[in-house]
Amino acid sequence: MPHDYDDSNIFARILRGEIPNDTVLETEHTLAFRDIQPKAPSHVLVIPKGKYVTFDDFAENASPEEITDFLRACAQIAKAEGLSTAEGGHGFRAITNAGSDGVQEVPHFHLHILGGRVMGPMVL
Ligand code: DGP
Repeated sequence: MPHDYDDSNIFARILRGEIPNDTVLETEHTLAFRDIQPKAPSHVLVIPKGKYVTFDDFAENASPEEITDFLRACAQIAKAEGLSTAEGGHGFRAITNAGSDGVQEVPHFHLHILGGRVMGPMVL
């Protein structure tokens, strides 16, 4: 069953410039901005500009260019935030919530990049 995309979701509104955001990085296919309710000293949300609802929607339906652009943007952000272990940083956590069991609040695919503190075990 295809994913129904809701054009009124908050990230769609951010992409249309209707709501301000604290942009960290913008590329051809990707936008990254700071989470409004940060759970760590660095908490960046990375979203594709295309209309994908969940991680699996993105992975199945986005073009190779969009996927590469997205992943490279994530790596660039980790580096710029000083989190990349390749650059002497202490690492980070990257998570995505999908659907109701994943407790996804905003129905536009997004990856959370969290770092700047020890994240602790994955306690749910
Ligand atoms: P999730 O539960 O994975 O769907 O997380 C949605 C995240 O989006 C949550 O951490 C809060 C954040 N968020 C919600 N509304 C806004 C907003 O208007 N601006 C920004 N920057 N973040 C938002």
